[in-house]
Amino acid sequence: MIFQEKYELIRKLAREFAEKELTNDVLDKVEETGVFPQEILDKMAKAGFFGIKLPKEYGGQGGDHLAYVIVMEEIARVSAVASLYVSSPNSLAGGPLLLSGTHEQLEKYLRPCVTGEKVLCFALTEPGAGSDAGSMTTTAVEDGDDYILNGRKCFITMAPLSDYAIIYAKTDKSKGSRGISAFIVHMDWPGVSCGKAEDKMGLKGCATSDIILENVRVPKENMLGELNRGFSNAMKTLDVGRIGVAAQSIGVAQGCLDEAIKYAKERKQFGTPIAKFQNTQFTLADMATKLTAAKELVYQAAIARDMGKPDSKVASMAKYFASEVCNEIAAKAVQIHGGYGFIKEYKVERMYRDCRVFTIYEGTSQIQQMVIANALLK
Ligand code: COS
Repeated sequence: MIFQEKYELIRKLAREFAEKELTNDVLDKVEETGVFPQEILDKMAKAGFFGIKLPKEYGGQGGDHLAYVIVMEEIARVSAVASLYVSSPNSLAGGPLLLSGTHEQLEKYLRPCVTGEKVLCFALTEPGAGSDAGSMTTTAVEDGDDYILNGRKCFITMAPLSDYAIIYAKTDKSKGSRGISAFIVHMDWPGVSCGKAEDKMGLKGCATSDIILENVRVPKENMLGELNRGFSNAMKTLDVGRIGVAAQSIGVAQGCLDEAIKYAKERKQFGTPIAKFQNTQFTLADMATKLTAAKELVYQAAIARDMGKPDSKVASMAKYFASEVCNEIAAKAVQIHGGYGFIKEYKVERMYRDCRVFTIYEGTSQIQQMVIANALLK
């Protein structure tokens, strides 16, 4: 795709930031410690990355979805975990607020996440309710001016790092997904705790855990949006979130392709760089072609939203195709590296692990296929 100059500038800014700040030394330390450096998060906030597509009124940059995708892509090209910190306020955590929050709620909860002072997480999934999100069992029972929340959320990205969480809970158990409401919960309120941080395959440096809710008293003013309309809020949030995962996917895939090309030119076997072998050339050609196709789909999904025509089907297609292609490209990049691809000294080892979750989180590939097929057959 040919971009207008303003998008090329955004890409340049994000790429320069990623290459300057997310050095091998920094990323190796993140892998080792599981902690992402606060000073880089501060710089990301200062660069405006946490509010790329959020309204200026709440401290954001007022950019569009295409600008957001480009920033995500460039950051993920160097570090997938760094891109998670960009997506959270812009999309999965900030999204529910932006969709349904009152002006007061946006001021109080969204603005500090855009500036990087506070962290918010999105808590939908439960141990027994993953793909079937509507079958959640967390409850919110009215009690005077409050709701009392009980239940357990799991696999919540950034939960241990968060100040607030958007919690989805059943306010009417008889209505299935039509009886779910959303609440803004402070993580330091009595009855809220986190499980142990999960020891994940990849995306080290961004803690994920359960959130346990035991008789948590939440003031009614902290309900987000209308009573029993929480599921729709979550689904609409995921429509945007899936474009973000698709952007991460094309970013990581580009990073893998870049590394594979570099290595193929350097590595000599049988007296010649392996890039001279037709087998390597065909593999690289296949990777680049599929990546270009994935990019077009991801940009199309973003542009559809920017043109006021949000399309769940296209968002799911972008997420499905880009995340599957990314996994294929990462596997091929490791293969081109041979034994070196299997050791941590080479970037593709981390990228291969990091992208494995892209076909899983924010809806598995199979859920994306369901959304696409439902749209085709309705
Ligand atoms: N936008 C707005 N509303 C939506 C929507 C969307 N994309 N998708 C569904 N809804 C609404 C429906 O319109 C319906 O609303 P009404 O009550 O007004 O009719 C309601 O939500 C229920 O829809 P549906 O019956 O299709 O829901 P299902 O329980 O069958 O679930 C899937 C649909 C499977 C698509 C959904 O559960 C899903 O996306 N699951 C995956 C969850 C996920 O991605 N988890 C990852 C968590 S973040 S890491």
